[in-house]
Amino acid sequence: MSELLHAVLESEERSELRQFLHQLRQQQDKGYWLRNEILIAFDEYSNVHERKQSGPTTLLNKLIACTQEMIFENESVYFVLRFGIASEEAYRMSEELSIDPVPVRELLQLRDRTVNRSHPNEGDLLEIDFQPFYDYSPLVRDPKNIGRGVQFLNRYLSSKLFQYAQQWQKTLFQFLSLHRHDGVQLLINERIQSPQQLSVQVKRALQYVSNRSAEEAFTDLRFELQSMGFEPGWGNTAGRVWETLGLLDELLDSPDPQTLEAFLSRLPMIFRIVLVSVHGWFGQEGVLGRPDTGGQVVYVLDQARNLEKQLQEDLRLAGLEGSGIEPKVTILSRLIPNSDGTRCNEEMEKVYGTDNVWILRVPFREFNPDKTQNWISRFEIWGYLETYAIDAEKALLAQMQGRPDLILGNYTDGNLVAFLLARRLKVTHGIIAHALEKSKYLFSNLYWQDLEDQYHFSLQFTADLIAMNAADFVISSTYQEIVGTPDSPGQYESYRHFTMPELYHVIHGIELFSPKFNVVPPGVNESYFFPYTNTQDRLLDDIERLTDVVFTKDDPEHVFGRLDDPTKRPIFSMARLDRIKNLTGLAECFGKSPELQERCNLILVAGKLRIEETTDHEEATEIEKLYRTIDEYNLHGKVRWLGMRLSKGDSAEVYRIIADREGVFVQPALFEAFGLTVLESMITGLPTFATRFGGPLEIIQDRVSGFYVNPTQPEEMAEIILEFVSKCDQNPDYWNQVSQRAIARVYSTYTWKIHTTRLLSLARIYGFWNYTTKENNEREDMLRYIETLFHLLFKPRAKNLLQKHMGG
Ligand code: UDP
Ligand code: LCN
Repeated sequence: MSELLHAVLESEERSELRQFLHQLRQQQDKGYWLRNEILIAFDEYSNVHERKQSGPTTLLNKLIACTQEMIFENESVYFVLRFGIASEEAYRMSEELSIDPVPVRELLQLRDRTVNRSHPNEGDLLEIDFQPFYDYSPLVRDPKNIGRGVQFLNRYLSSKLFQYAQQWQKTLFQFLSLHRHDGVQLLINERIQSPQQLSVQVKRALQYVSNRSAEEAFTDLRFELQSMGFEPGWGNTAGRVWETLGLLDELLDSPDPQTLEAFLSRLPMIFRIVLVSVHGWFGQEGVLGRPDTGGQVVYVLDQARNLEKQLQEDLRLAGLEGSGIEPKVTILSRLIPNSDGTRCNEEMEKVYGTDNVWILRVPFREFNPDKTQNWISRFEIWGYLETYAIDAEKALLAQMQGRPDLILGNYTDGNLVAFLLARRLKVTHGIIAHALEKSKYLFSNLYWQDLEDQYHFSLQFTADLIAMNAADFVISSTYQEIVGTPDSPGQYESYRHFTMPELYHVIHGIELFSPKFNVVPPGVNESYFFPYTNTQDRLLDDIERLTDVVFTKDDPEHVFGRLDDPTKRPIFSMARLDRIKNLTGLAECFGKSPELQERCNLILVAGKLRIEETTDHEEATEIEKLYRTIDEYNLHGKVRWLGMRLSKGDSAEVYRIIADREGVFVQPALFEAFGLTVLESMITGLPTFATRFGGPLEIIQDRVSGFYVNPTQPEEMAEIILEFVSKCDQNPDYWNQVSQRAIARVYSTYTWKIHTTRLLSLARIYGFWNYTTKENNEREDMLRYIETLFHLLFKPRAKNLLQKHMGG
């Protein structure tokens, strides 16, 4: 990358670069420039100097376009350059314009100096470096394959089976012999004693099964197959058994990735799953919209239901229906004694519409009842997690009547508990970030000390590092969650190297090219969220009741604002009142556009109306700000703010009644990790305008199935919505076209069926990989390192926080 810097310096643009840097340097109070600021400053510079705006074609433009950061120190300027996905490098340019690469260690030291937090004694600061542990593990090469770990792994494992056939066939044979559930032997029995014998017996069994009719039930073949060494689990019919044995035969003979994937995906390995989601209010009713309680709860509940369905289907196809084996999915969450009208104080809650999905709630130990009896913010719960994991293990084993086969963590706290559980129980372990806070709060690591009292990021980021490295696999909702876009780093990428001044330097925090990363997006609950045109599934009573609530009903207790003209096209948004959700920014955008106000109303569904009702700092601030914005732009008569928690059925119907009036949905978050509301609004058929920062960038195809907006540019955002509204006025079919494309996009790409099939298939493949690496003890050294970080870094800080909680 330094070539680009050299090329600019050797070109005619050298003096322009110099001038531009000089101009930035003049701003005495500012030594640290971020991408957005650099672009704005360069635009201004170009205008003032009447630079030809020839797009990214000139060398200097190219350089500026890939500059993520500029840091001025003394006479030098440091460039952090990003040339594409997952490729970032830093260079120092001296006063004489010489260029030197800057290693990570130095870059982190430099960043510390910019905030006057450099460590006085060189060498005293802890350096965290996971790189050596990944040196011997297989790595994806091409950045475009990041997030497709399982495909890579299949290629890797099948090539091992091919190259080292003897050794790997033995491993596969041992792996298959292990399968039993509650004392019932599955797949192969002691009649088959070696891989060679397995190969022979598979051919015999194939011969036998091929002479039976494909539909014949497994039970009819059972005894004959048993005498050859095969137990249940190969299929429910002769046809299915033949296929599965055929895959194994091929695998033993001439392994290839597709066969390996198809074979492992069929194995009955997973019966009991634990989903860990500790913080917040985890329940089925009356919880959404509270601080910390949003999409993650929706995601985990839907995932649990669909996992059970898929496991039941897999069990049926494996021929295990009626064998007494029942799949079990348990959601492990926190029990909150003072449950504010929710069921979060109940230890067990059955998930509606399922056979064996339960929410199991385990309380935090009672350290200080003022805290532990109540809801605790996700930023505050670190001190409770270790003892929680110990108690949860006992509760889980009792409730599941056995060890789980798979543990999936959710968010930093759940991921940490999942790590502790998986380590003790020796179970395959996946994690799901939902949102990594590091990307949400600008400079959250650099200024961690200033933010510590409120956010405790030192604990959160340490826990993230522990969980993401310990996990066997990582499920992410989008590709850019891992590695971002060519212009901006991904959420996981931001953990690659960073400084926590005076605490530690992360030299290599996560290996983005590891096959552990897999993009498996969530879906929407299609029994609630469906197109507004499915009139047969809608209830007239609900439509009338909610139309009144949304547009007209006088209910000062729960609704703020009366619409002057309720028939105007509605602009709708629904979110928790977090700063990052930026509903206040949407109100500002609406306020700044008289044309938009002329043609539309703004409808907001946002938890609460009064600060007295909240104990959450951000929520209180946002409530105040929303009132201020409404007053400032005098939006009275044009805005309705519903401060209520809608049931899922009601919120789904609200999207639809907005669609009945050809309204739109806006998701204006400053950053959105994924954005389930975006899926919900799109499947309903609402043209959706969503933030270009985060997941929606991947969900929506701009101007096809929705629109991107930049929440930091309220005027521009208003213009984009206005342009759409004008187009709809000119072309009566335009709204419908976008609406149809939004619906199609969700059905083709974001369904729970796709999600769970993929997830279970990859859990089996990672289970096999885990087995093979465990056999060779390959990951133990990293796990030991992780444990050391947990004990020496995380625990003492968590204890301190707990002591603070004990004090008040
Ligand atoms: N939601 C709700 N009521 C509210 C706010 C949100 O029911 O007042 C639901 C919304 O329908 C969606 C989820 O909460 O299912 C929010 O998920 P999303 O991924 O959009 O954001 P998160 O809150 O997780 O950051
Ligand atoms: C958390 C978030 O912030 C959202 O962006 C996601 O959609 C949600 O979790 C579910 O993963």
